[in-house]
Amino acid sequence: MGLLNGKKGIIFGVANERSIAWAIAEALYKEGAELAFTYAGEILEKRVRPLAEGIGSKIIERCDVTRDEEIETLFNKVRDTFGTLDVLVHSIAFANKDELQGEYLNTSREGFRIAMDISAYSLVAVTRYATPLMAGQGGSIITLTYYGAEKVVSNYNVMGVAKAALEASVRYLAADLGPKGIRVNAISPGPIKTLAAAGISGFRDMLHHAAEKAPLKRNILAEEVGKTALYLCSDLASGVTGEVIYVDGGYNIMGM
Ligand code: NAD
Ligand code: 0WE
Repeated sequence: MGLLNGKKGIIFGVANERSIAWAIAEALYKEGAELAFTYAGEILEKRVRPLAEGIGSKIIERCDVTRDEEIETLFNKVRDTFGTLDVLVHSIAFANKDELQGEYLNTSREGFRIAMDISAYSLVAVTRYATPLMAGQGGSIITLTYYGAEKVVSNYNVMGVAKAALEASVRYLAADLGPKGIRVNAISPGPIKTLAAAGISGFRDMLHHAAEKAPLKRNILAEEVGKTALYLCSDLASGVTGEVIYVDGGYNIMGM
C-alpha cells in the first residue's frame, strides 16, 4: 500500500534529472501518486518529457509561470484529464544572473520585479487555479525556499528577498485555504548541486561550508528533500500547514 495511492499531483520545476522537483516526483510516484509535469520552455521540454514519460505521465505541458494564459490552459487540461487534484509542488526560482553578485543595494527595479514574479508571485497564481480542483477532498501544496530568506547569504541578494515574500505567502495562503482542507508548506533545503546552482560562482565552497557547519557534517541529498515532500503530501502531515521545514542537516540551528 503506497502512502499516495489514488492521489493526483502536478509538479512545477523539473529541468533535468538533478532537479529537486524530480527527486520529489520520484518519491511521490514510488508511493502511488499519478503525476503531471510542466516545463518552462522548448529547450527544457527535451529533458522533461522523457523523464515524465518514464513514470507514465499523461500530462506534460509547457507552463511559463510569467504567462497567465499558459497557467489557465494548463489547469483546464488538468481538470479535463484528472478531474481533481491532491498535490501541487512548486519548485521554481529565477533572478537575472547579474542580480546574484555584488551588493543587494544595486538591485534594479526590473531585476526585482522579475525575481518576485517568477520566484514568489507564481506560487499565488498556480495555487489560485489549483484550489477549485482540491476543494472537494483537500490537498497539499509545497514550495521550495532557502535560508537566504531569513539571514543574509552573500550574493543571494534579491532571491533572498523573493524567498522571504514566498515564505510569507505560504502563511497567508495556508490561512486562506485551511478551511477548505488544503495545506500549504515550504521546504528549506541546504545547498544542492542542481542546474540553478551550477550558474553560481563559488558554489563548491558553499557546499563545503554548509557540510562543515551542519550538525550532520555533510550536505543533504535531493532524495532527502523528496522524502520530506512525501511526508508533507501524505496523511502523515494532516495537521501541518503554513510551516517552513528545514532539510539542511541542522545548519540553520547553529550559532557560533
Ligand atoms: P532547477 O534549475 O533544477 O529548478 C529550477 C526550475 O525553475 C527549473 O526547472 C526552471 O525551468 C524553473 N523556472 C525558472 N523560470 C521559470 C518560469 N518562468 N516558468 C516556469 N518555470 C521556471 O534547480 P533546483 O535547485 O532544483 O531549484 C528548485 C527550487 O529549489 C527553487 O525554488 C530553488 O530556489 C530551491 N532551492 C534550491 C537549493 C539548491 O541549493 N539547489 C536550495 C534551496 C532551495
Ligand atoms: O535558490 C537558489 C538558486 C536560484 C537561482 C539560480 C540562478 C542561477 C542562474 C535563481 N536564478 C538564477 N539565475 C540564473 O541565471 N539556491 C538556493 C541556490 C543558490 O543560489 C545562490 C546561492 C545558493 C545556495 C546564489 C548566491 C549565493 C548562494
